[in-house]
Amino acid sequence: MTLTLYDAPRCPYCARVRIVLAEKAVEYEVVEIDLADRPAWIYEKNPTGRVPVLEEDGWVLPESAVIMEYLEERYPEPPLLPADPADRARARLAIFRHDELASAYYALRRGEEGARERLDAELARLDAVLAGRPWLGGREYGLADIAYVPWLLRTRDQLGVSLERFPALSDWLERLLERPAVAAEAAVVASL
Ligand SMILES: N[C@@H](CCC(=O)N[C@@H](CS)C(=O)NCC(=O)O)C(=O)O
Repeated sequence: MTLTLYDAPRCPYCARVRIVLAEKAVEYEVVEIDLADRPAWIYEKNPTGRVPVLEEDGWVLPESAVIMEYLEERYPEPPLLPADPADRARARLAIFRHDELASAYYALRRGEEGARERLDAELARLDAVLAGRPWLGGREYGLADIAYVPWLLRTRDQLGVSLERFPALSDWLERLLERPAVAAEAAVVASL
């Protein structure tokens, strides 16, 4: 069985998949896609032309949130979703709502008016969630945290947004950075 990730270092959606693969110690091959000059054949793997795409012996799967869940089922150890159905639902809800952060993040990247305020409001929302529980999915580290951390790293290290005003969020990020899989992604961001 050969597992291939069509990947781009700067892509935070790809980072989600890289982190899950690292946490589960899964070996895979990387095909790096130049996002500024994408090969035409990537559309055969994903009609949107986007990365990440996971390929397993000719079977292809796009969409980072779906890939994360696939990897969780395909490689159950160590688990990255809680055992309890209600806790699993909460983790999935956090992942489902990620677009609210992403939309504010990309608005700031594009320099849109009012984007900084929008992003600050999203950071404050996450800070409030993390003041009430240690991880975004609940009591344990897992897919919800992995779904968000690539954007938080880029917010801090590329957009230069200090997270100090969000103490629970800052503490969460520090705890995440103790994990080699996440620290490796901080190194990727530093290299971009
Ligand atoms: N919903 C997709 C989004 C993936 C995505 O937007 N990837 C970006 C790179 S970070 C991309 O391939 N962009 C190329 C394009 O939009 O044409 C996912 O979660 O995998």
